[in-house]
Formats: sequence, structure tokens, C-alpha cells
Amino acid sequence: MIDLFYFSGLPVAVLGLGRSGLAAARALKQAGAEVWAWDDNEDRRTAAAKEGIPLVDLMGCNWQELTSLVISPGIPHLHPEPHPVAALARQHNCEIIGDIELLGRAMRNASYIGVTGTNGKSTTTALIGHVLESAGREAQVGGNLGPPALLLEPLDQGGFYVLEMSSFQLELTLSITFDVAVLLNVSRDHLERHGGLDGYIAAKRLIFHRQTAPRTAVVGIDDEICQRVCRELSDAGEQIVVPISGLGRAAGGVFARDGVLYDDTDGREDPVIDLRELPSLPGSHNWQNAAAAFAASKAAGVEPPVIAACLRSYPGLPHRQELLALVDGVAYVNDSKATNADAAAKALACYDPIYWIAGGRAKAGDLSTLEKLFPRIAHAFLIGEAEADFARALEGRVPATCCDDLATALGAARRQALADGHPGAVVLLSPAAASFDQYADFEARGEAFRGLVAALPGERDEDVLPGVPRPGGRLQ
Ligand code: UMA
Repeated sequence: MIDLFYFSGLPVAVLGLGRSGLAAARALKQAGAEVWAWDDNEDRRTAAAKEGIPLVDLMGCNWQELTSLVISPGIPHLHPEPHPVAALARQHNCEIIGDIELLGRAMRNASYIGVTGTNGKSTTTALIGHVLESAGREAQVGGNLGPPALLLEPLDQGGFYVLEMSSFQLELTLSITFDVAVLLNVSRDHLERHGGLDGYIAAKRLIFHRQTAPRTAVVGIDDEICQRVCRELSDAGEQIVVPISGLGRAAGGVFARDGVLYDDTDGREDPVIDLRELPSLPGSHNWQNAAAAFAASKAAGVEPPVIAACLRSYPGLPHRQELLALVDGVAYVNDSKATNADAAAKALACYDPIYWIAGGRAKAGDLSTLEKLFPRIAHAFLIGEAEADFARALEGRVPATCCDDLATALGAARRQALADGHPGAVVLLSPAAASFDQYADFEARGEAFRGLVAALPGERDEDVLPGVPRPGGRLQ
């Protein structure tokens, strides 16, 4: 746990006692701060009180005494409307910060690598952490992918915090200047929390805040928004800018062409590794993640051949195109992390034929961006609040069945895949929707799927280790 010594003896408000907020309240209490904690959910308050976290109703307290409100990233403080407690804080000139800001203020000598983007940030963060740790550097990996920042270990000079930064967290982090900042891609997501697309892009760009050379910006150029950001940063010339791509040449940067990773940062276009041989990084989206991890790790001082060896040994993350089992010749892939259409597109592009389980709580954007991939989908099995909308979007294009829940969908998908008997069939949970209508979060949804798949009858291919993608990655 991080020592928040600088708040010792001072009152600090904490709103939200979920994963990040509870860790913040504990760290503040341990540092001797006077914690005023609150959560709108009574169960969360009761759980916090049980472990001695002092509760104070922040709507009725004396704000003159407070200088800081530590707010959980999931709680709106600007859009669509500020939470009433955030509004009160602002009214009283009380700073509104997040748990990662608390980490930054405490650990001033360590280096910071931040990773953001709409999709791929967990994989890239984990990959950079894996490279640094395997290369013998001291590294702590957390943030949006968990563990929460304040549960990480303290680090001194020479140590690296590798942090996945959501747009919510970036808005609440004021004083970290990232030594290496990665922006992977931007597509429409969380727009309601940022007052629209421009606000979302502005939040993502905070990752480059105050960077000057030799600090490094690693920027994806596989979408138009990030291409523009990359151009603007290069023109401004403040920091070193390394463009990255999973789709083709990125002059002066790191890129994958036809699956082979090249390093052109020294203008030599050195081939690094054939990414098609890496089972845990299937698809061009993962090649972009690998390019970003390569560029970031090189900027952090790791030698290219060492990075290549570490990419080879990367084991992959749960809930991201995670192959769970091969039963009676049908593969079951858990991609519960795909909470929007753009993320689902990445997985849909990797398999054929697909028995697709999708749905949940719909987000901004619709399935029209997936149209090119429809021919790969043999049948869709729809769940959750979005099922009627998704069924309408697929009508006449992809056979679809409304199944309400995951267990029913899995059963139906399995029966259909077995009846069709196509080689290479994949039952893919890649919901293109949030989980909150039926589950606590995407992890709970993925774990539920894992449990259901584990209980399937049939003959299993024991070469497929749960949690480790199958050699070859692509199952087609
Ligand atoms: N709460 C209130 N009032 C409200 C809303 C919420 O009191 O009006 C309380 C809830 O009752 C709950 C707490 O706030 O107790 C939840 O706070 P939170 O939503 O910020 O969740 P945490 O458990 O603290 O998890 C957060 C991140 N969640 C979000 O950003 C929504 C987690 O990212 C992150 O892993 C964790 O901190 C540790 O750093 C998850 C996520 O979904 C994975 N992130 C989004 C994404 O990836 O798209 C950004």
C-alpha cells in the first residue's frame, strides 16, 4: 500500500467506496488522515464502516474544512451532470482528484508509463509490465485494469509504474507527467461522461500533459482521430513522438506489416519479430498493441532483442479473446471485455464460423460498424437489455435468436455449432455491450461464462489450457 504521508492530520473527503475508493480510504486512514468517506450505496457504506472507515454524509458536512475530494472514476463530476457532492466541492473550491493522483503525489522519484485508448489498453499495459518485469526492471502494473493504484507497492528511482489510464482517471490526475505516454486509438465510447466526442478526445489527450523531451508520446495512427493527435504533437515538437501501427508502415515509428513487427525509430526499419507466431496476440489490433509495447519498453530503456523475447513469452489476459476450451471440436472463447461494437469487431475478425453471443446494456454506437464481419457469423445468440435492438440490427443479415441470459445462449450456441458441424467453429462471447444489466462488471460476466463452459459435457482437447490461447491463436 502507498503511504499518503502528505495528508497526515488533514481532513479528506472520499466519495465512492468500490475498488479504487476503498483502497484510497484505507491508505488515507493508514497515513493518519481524517477520512470523511461516503458511498450512495448503503451496503458499501456498511462494509466500509465494518473495517473502521469513518463515514460522513458529504451532502451535510462542513465543506469549509475540506480541501480535497477523492472521487471514484465511475462517478460523474462534470457530465452528464456533476454528482451533487462534486458540485458542492466545486462550489467550495475544493480540489476533485482521483486515486492515481494520490499515487503520483506520494511516489515522486519513480518513472511513470501511462496507457490509454478506447480499446487494447489493458493488453498493452500488461504487455509493457511483462516486458519490464521479464527484463529485470522493477515495475508495478495497475490502474484501470486493477489493482487500484494505491494497492501497488512503493517504488523509488529506477522503478516504473505502468498504469492503464481510463479517460475518467486522466481527468482526475493532475500532477503525473508520464515519462512514456501511450494513446492507442479513439472511437466513440463514454461520450455521456465527457459531453461528447471532443470532450472524450480532450480527456484522452491529458495523457500527454506537460510532456517535454526526452519524455515520449507513443501514438497509434490506425484511426483518423489519433492520426490527427499524432500530427499535432509532432508539429508542436514538445516531446519525442513515436507513431505506431498494426496495419502498415509508420515512418519513424514502430509498426506491423503483414504481421511482422518493424522498428523504424532509428530510420532503419529493423525487423523485430513475426507476430503471427504469437498465440496470445491474435489480430491486427493486437499487433498495434505489440507495437505500442515495443515502443514504450524501448523508450524505457529495454533493448529490442530482449523486448522481442518478452513478447514471445506474454501469456495473455483473461476475458480478452481468452480460449477457454475446445469441446467436441468447438472452441469456446471468452471476450467479455468487448463492451462496445468496436472491441467486438476485433475478435469477430479473428474467427470463422462464429456462433456469436452478444448483448447486455447497449452503449453509444450500434452494430452497423460490424457489417463487414457479418458473413463470419453463422448465428447470433442475444442476451440482456440490448437483445431486441441487436436482433433488429441483424435482421435479414444474420440468423439470430433472443436467449435472454448467458446460460441459455451458450446452450443454444453449442447445439447449433454441433448440428452444423463446421470445422473451426467458435462459440464467441464478445458482447459489444456493457454487462451492468445482468452482472456486476465484465469480469463477473466472463467468469460466469467460464463456469458455464467448464460444465459443458463432451470430449475436451486437453492441449488447450484454460486461460492460455491455443497455439496458432486464430482458430480458423
Ligand atoms: N457510487 C456512488 N455514487 C454514484 C455512483 C457510484 O456512491 O453516483 C459508488 C458505487 O456505489 C460504488 C463506487 O462508487 O461503490 C464505484 O466506483 P467506480 O465505478 O469508480 O468503481 P471502482 O470499483 O472504484 O472501479 C474503478 C474503475 N471503474 C470505473 O472506472 C467505472 C475500474 O475500471 C478500475 O478497475 C478500478 O477503479 C481500479 O482502478 C473498470 C471499468 O469499467 C474496469 N473502467 C472503465 C472502462 O474500462 O471502460 C473506464
